Order: sequence, then C-alpha cells, then structure tokens
Amino acid sequence: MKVNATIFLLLLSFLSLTTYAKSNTIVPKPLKFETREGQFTLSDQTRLISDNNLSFNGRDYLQKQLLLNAGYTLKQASSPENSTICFNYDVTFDEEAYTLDIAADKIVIRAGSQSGFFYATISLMQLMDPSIWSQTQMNIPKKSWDIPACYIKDQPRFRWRGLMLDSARHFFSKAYVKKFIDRMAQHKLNLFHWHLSDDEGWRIEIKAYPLLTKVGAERGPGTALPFSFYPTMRGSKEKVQKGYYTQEDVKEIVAYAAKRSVRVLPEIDVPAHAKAAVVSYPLLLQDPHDTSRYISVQKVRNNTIDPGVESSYTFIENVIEELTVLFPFQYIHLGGDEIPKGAWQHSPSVAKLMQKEHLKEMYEVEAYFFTRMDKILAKHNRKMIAWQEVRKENNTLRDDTLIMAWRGDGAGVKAAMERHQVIMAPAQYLYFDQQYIKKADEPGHTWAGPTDTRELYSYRPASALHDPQKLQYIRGVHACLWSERLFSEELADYMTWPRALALSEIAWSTDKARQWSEFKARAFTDGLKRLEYQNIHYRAPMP
Ligand code: TNX
Repeated sequence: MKVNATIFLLLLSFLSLTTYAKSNTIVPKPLKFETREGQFTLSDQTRLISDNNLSFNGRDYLQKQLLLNAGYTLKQASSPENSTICFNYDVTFDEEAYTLDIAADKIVIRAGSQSGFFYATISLMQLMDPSIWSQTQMNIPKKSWDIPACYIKDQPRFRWRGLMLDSARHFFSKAYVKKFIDRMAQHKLNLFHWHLSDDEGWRIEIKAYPLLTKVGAERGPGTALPFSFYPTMRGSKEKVQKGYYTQEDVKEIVAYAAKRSVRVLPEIDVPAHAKAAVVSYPLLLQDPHDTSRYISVQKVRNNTIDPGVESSYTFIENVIEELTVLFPFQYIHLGGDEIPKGAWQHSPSVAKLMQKEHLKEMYEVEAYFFTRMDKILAKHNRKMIAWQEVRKENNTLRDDTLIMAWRGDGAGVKAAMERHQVIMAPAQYLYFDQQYIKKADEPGHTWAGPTDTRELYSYRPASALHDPQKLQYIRGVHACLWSERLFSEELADYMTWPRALALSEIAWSTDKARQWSEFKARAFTDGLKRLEYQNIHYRAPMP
C-alpha cells in the first residue's frame, strides 16, 4: 500500500514535471512564468472577446493560423461564455508588456499596446501544439488544442531587438523577405534592418534615379557590374544576379511588418560600399578628374561617393526624400563603414572642399560628410543611424544619433562610455554570416567566427560596461545576416536558425534569467518543431 502510494506520488510528480517542461517552451523566455493546474481546450466553440482595437493584429494572426490548421476561426462574443479568450485593455501596461492568464474555462490577456497584445498572442500560440505554425493548409485539421494553464507576466529587456538582412549582395524575393519578417515577429524581434544597397547591387526603386535599378541592380556577364568580387561571386560567376524591390513592394512589406509589430529600418550605404550607385550615376557621384586608386576590404575598386562633389549631396537628399515616404520609422541607416584607404586622395573636388572648410585630414572630410548627412536627415524629420566608423571626435551629429557597434563588444562599450546611444552588434557573436563551426565544408565566413548557437547565447550585451550610469546608452541588440555567400534562401535559413532563437532571448531576457540547458529544453524541442512546420531549413543543433 505504502509502496503503491510512493509510486503514485512519483508518477504524479513526473507527470507534473513533464507538463511543466511541455508547457513552457516559449522563446524568448518570459519574465515570469507560473504553471497552474489543468488546461484550456480551444475548439470551434471557443469565443473571442475584446474591449479594444489594439488587439486586432494579435487576434487576426491567431485566426489566420487557426483557419489553416484547425479549419475554423473563432466567433466573437459579447460576454464571457464557457470557453473564452479575452483581450482586455489596461492603460497601466508599458509598450510591449502583457500578461497572459490561462485557466480551464478562460484565457485573459491584458496589455496597453498593439505590440503587447501581439506578443501575448504569440506566447499563447507557442503554448499550443507546434503544428499551429504550419503555413500550409492541413489535410486533416486539428479540431481541438490543449493549452496548459499558467500565468505569464512579460516584458522585454531591450526595446530594440534587431535583425539585418543583406538584400544587396544577394537579392531575396519579396516572399522570402516577408517570411523572414514573420519569423522575427514570432520570436518577438521587432526591428528589421534592410540593407538595400552595396557594391554588388542597388535594390530599391528610386523614381528620381531610374538607372539605379536599371543599371545598378544586376551584375555578372554582360552587365555594368561584370566583375567578380572576391569572395562574393564564388560559386556563381557565370550567372547574372539581379533583382530589386519596387516602391509598391516596399509599401507592402512595411505594412506586413507593421501588422506584426516590426519596424523597418532601411539602409543606404554611403559613401563607401556604393559601387552599384557609382556605376549608375558616375557623373553625379564622382569627380571625373579623380585619379585616386584604391581598393576596398572586399576587393572592390573605386566604390565610394565623392564628398567634394556637390551633386552627391543632392542625390542622397533626393533618395532620402523618397525613403521617408516609404518608411515611417524615425531612423534611416546611412552606412558609413569601411571607407577604403586612399579614397579621394587625388580628387580635385575634395582638395577644394578641404581648403574651403579648413579640413586637414581625410577623417575630417568624412566627419564633414556625415555632419551634412545628419542635417539632411533633420530637414526630413529623420534621425541617423550608422556603423560605428562615423563616430569621430569632431563631427557634430545630433545626440540621438545611433551608433551600430560591430567591431567587437569593446567598441559598443566605448561608445556608451562617451555617451553615444549604441546598438550592440558585435561580429564575434552576432554575425549570422559566420560559420557555426570551423570546418572546411561548413558554409559561412570565417573572419569573426565560428559562432555556434551556444556561444551566441553566452553573449551578455552590457556586461563589459561597468558604469551603471551609462547603461541607458545601450539601446539594444542586433544581429546581421550579410549575404555575400548566401547563394540560396535555404542557406539564409540555415545561417539564421537556430541562432536567431538565441538572439531573441539575449535581446528579450536579462543575463541573469538565462541558462543554456534550460534554453535548450525549450528551443531545441518545440522551438525547432515550430520552424519545421514552416519548412525552415535550420541547422541541426550540435549534440
Ligand atoms: C563587414 S559589418 C561589413 C560587411 C560585410 C561583412 C561580412 C560592416 C559594417 N561591413 O560589408 O558584408 O563584414 O561579414
């Protein structure tokens, strides 16, 4: 009898343990998660109640997935019935914060913002069977969905949780860009950084400058960009690579992202990394008498816009003007990275500019250029974000300029110490174009890696900053998927997932709350199944 009771108790605790493990597979990890007894069963009898419009995007997202995978949507009710999901507005909640209270007969979501309601819905869906994420109509719809009872109180550590896609080195279809954004949203990443121009291509339609996409959006045999950058074209030398987004495409993508609480940050990389623009409009962007010879880190010659040529500024201003109509986000990224040594050395226009403005060194010319960029942005009601190289002693950028620190963690910490607002994107941890492991046949760059998911997860964004007063300057965390070597969308998936699961948690949860083995139990179980149901070609985690 006694033995039986012990076995029974053991069995019970085992059962509750498995429910616990099963119930909390949410990525990123919520701030507070309490298991409760029992479960809610969602069926076609379940009703929705909402006292506000802010919850629309969340409800709509759930309904679409239910229609695909359960074969029905939930009807609205005006008062609570047997099985109800309530979306209740609460003015006291911060942006992005929510609570999710799941009991046997009722689910109550509280939030004070669109993003809060959306994230509550995402968490709710992550508690359901992973097949809810399938993007194709189920042959046999799953009629009823058990959701473990629990209480969640959640809000993020950083308000800026970013991921960059480089559409310039390799073009990604509109459909892929949407999928990319959708997956970000599923993991509460909220900042899609879109690298739209580089040496290898100009990818966005600009009405004032049609040659940008007529000439600058294709490269390879028979085009104006017929060269093979090292190592960009490796493996695809014979093929013409092309593609760009029309303004209609961009509007569609920005609206798609907004429905998912994702803001879109466009990047036009100037003055370097601009070969595609320069071959499209050489007379506007360079001095024909410039005899400088230089080569970029990526082995591209003559790839910079000339800051001594006045039409360079008109050009950039006109581009920015069109961007502001397409992108409501308050920031525009203007690049500023890796200006090759020797650029403009023999440009008569730059020599003249230096004389006129009393500039002695080349870095002062760069600073002058970015000060003017900042003024143009201010005129168009936008703020500047740029790679860390733009941080120069003598430029007069506005205080709210954001610096994106990519050359190691130290660079970001230094910027914060000097009271610059900074986004942490250290290549050693957060460059998704780097190999996972060091191996000859493993895809990816090697210069900053390798970085497997576990190492990435160990990144503690502000840990090297010892002055608590300066913590406020670290605004967020950001990973970059550069695409020189991304020859297919499958490969882009592979490089991103599961690393982006770890990214989402670094950005959302505190350092203290994170523990690798516990993360694995959530991320490498249901976390991967959710990706599988969406046909994501993720890299299988290492044993
Ligand atoms: C450095 S990060 C770059 C990119 C490359 C990347 C490759 C930065 C601002 N510039 O142009 O694609 O390395 O890892």
